[in-house]
Amino acid sequence: MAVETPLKGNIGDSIKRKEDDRFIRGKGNYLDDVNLPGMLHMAINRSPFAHARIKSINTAAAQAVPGVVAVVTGELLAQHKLAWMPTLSGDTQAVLATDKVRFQGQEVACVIANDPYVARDAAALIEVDYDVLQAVVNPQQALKPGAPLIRDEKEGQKDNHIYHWEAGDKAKTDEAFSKADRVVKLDTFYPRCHPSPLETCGIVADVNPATGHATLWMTSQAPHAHRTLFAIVAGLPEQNIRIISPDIGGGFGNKVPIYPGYVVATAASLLIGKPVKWVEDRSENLISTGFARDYYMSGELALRNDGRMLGLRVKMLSDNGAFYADAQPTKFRAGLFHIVTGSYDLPAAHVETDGAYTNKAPGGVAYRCSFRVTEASYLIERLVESAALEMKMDPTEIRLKNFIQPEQFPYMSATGFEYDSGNYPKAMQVALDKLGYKELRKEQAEKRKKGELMGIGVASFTEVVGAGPGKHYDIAGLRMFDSAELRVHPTGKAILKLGVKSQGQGHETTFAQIVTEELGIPAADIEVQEGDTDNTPYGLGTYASRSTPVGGAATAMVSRKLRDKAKIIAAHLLEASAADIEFDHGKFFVRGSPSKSKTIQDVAFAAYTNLPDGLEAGLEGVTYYDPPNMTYPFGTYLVVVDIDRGTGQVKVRRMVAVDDCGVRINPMVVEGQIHGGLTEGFGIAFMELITFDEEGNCIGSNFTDYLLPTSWETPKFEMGETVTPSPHHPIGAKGVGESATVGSPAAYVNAVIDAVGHLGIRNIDMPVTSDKVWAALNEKGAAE
Ligand code: MCN
Ligand code: CUN
Repeated sequence: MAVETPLKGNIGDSIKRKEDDRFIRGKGNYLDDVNLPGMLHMAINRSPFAHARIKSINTAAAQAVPGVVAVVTGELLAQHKLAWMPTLSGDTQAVLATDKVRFQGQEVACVIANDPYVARDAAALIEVDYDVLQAVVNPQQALKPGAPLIRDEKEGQKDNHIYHWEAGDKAKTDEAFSKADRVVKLDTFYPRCHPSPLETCGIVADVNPATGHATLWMTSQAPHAHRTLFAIVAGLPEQNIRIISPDIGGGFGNKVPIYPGYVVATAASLLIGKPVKWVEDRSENLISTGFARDYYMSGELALRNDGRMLGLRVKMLSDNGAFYADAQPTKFRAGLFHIVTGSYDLPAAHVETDGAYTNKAPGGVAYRCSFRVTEASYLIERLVESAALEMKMDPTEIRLKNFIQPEQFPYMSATGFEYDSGNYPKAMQVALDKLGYKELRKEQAEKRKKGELMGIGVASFTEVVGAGPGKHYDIAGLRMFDSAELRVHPTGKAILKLGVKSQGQGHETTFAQIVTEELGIPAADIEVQEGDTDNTPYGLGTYASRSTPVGGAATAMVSRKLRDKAKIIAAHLLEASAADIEFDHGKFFVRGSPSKSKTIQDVAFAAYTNLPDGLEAGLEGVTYYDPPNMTYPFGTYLVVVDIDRGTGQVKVRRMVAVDDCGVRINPMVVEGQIHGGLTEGFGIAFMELITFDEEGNCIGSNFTDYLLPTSWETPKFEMGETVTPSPHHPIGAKGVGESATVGSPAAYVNAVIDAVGHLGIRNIDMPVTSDKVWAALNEKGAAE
């Protein structure tokens, strides 16, 4: 019987995820698992109104509850200059409301007690006298003259407008439109949805009154950046702050912002001198933490009669809620919305974006999206679908006709982004073959004759992930590089420390694999550590699928640094010159004689025991990597749906997803990322919605109103791949963590429109629920 040799964990090996061992045994260490002696608990009193002036706050009843240690109000924080805090996009946000409440669920006061349930009960006893004001619940309403001013506390703020941003060339675009045979237009809305990680947000703040050291266990996707902001906001010396991000039960962007609860718990621990824990419940997470999208988009495509695209015009309006709190590079106020030209060789484009304040929770960019790429990708893919429909072209044909061609890379887009690499026709072909596209089109034609509704949706998305370079991208001024520190111990085992922070993406496995590939140490012998600011090098954290493009590149580079030193030691051991030493998968040998070799383990031992004269001991190093560009993963997604004319129910019959994220480090992990993203895209397309009534009451504040897909609803996915390496990444990898959430919603919706387009239905906004589909059919006299 053949004995299987276990995989060493090189790049391309689908080794099992190391971290899952502790997760599936229930031995993870999540925020709520952190319990300290003498720890107190915090609960938040939140506003029931979307917009109201606070007349008075009476805390007496809460204070009188046995077990209550303190009640914190905005007034108390104001005495310490902590009632307001800066947001990641340079705005300010109330920590606890002092003047007005500006969204339902806003933080008003906090109770600190010796028991979490006592804290909750007491928080409910805080009496707040409100003067209710008119609420503004959408950005169109917010920008009307005479609309109630939401941010009246901001000096110089006379209306609810936040920013206007343009990209591309207006004159050139206008010219392209004037020459076009036809213009196709689409107005669409990408509704507010929520990342909804399984674990909600929380903190255990422990400020030692004797030393002034603050240890903060926090659900943070970016612990280093958060520490710097804490130091600046609270005026604490940065070396006295240690942020530890323990195991995280999903982030999806929701754990990028700094929330008021973190700040109050830290302030309370500082004032009381005891550790304070705060953990949100599900509704608190849904109503008050970083949401996603809420974007109104209007796109126009100028075309020639043969289907060639000449220009793109986009206007969009973003609902940012009461505080502008997107994590946003300062140079791109509307995020990377201007990647909106997608996979197409568009000679001209002009994009205009505006943002408005409303009486809704702040947030706006989180949820598997590199700063608005999701909305951009959705718009262009829906717009191309509309064009195909109006011009009676096959949706694959119009795409093939306009794709940026493989030989055009590196490609400069009309809005100024340099795409690193791609082969769009190939990814599409692999997807079409896998699906059996032609046969299905025939089936569709047959069905249509019988009055049955079947649709095939196409989306050929390109996205952009991996921020920096630091000269173009920053968060709150902090340049977007990232880091890796590698220590190889005498026995040849290693510890890799990173500036990024996994929330479930499998970093402990995949980053070890990069070291395995570069140095030959088996992945099982490499411990990956993240998320502790005292013990990992500075980095900007994990979002925008930047860990592999930036942190992964840093890992490869630090490994190579160590390899260079290892060659000098190997030369010493082999009594040769370092220039003659070759390295192959963990073995060092003199060029031409591979039989006499030293392993990386031999070299590691010698690094501490037997060094050439003059060489420093040890085998360790650190690299801070500032990428020359972002990476541009892409793919083609195909969806087949059947629609019931009696109920409007949409059934996803098949979903084929072909992704290209360059070189795959661990194909199994990559597939897991894509599965998750396709599921989220399905939820966004068909189920998830957070909406608000006229008074600003949030509808969608729990999982019976806000519908996440379970295994019952989720379709089966058929996956394929192409590999187009990133030319500037040391191992050719691009990020993949967001691709499927970015690319799939348009494929699902396009499938629905493909099924009903012949009836004259051009658009149904997400979530495409059966009642909306039925109503659209009914309007055209096609419902049963
Ligand atoms: N990977 C790989 N080969 C590649 C690219 C990636 O093997 N060519 C692996 C990576 O090494 C890593 C995983 O795939 O283990 C995702 O890598 P990457 O694309 O670099 O993304 P990040 O690690 O930076 O994760 C961020 C991304 C984002 S922005 C969101 S939002 C999101 C996502 O990842 N949140 C997630 N996926 C998630 N998955 C889980 N389980 N939980 C979340 O909160
Ligand atoms: Cu925009 S969600 Mo992910 O980039 O953390």
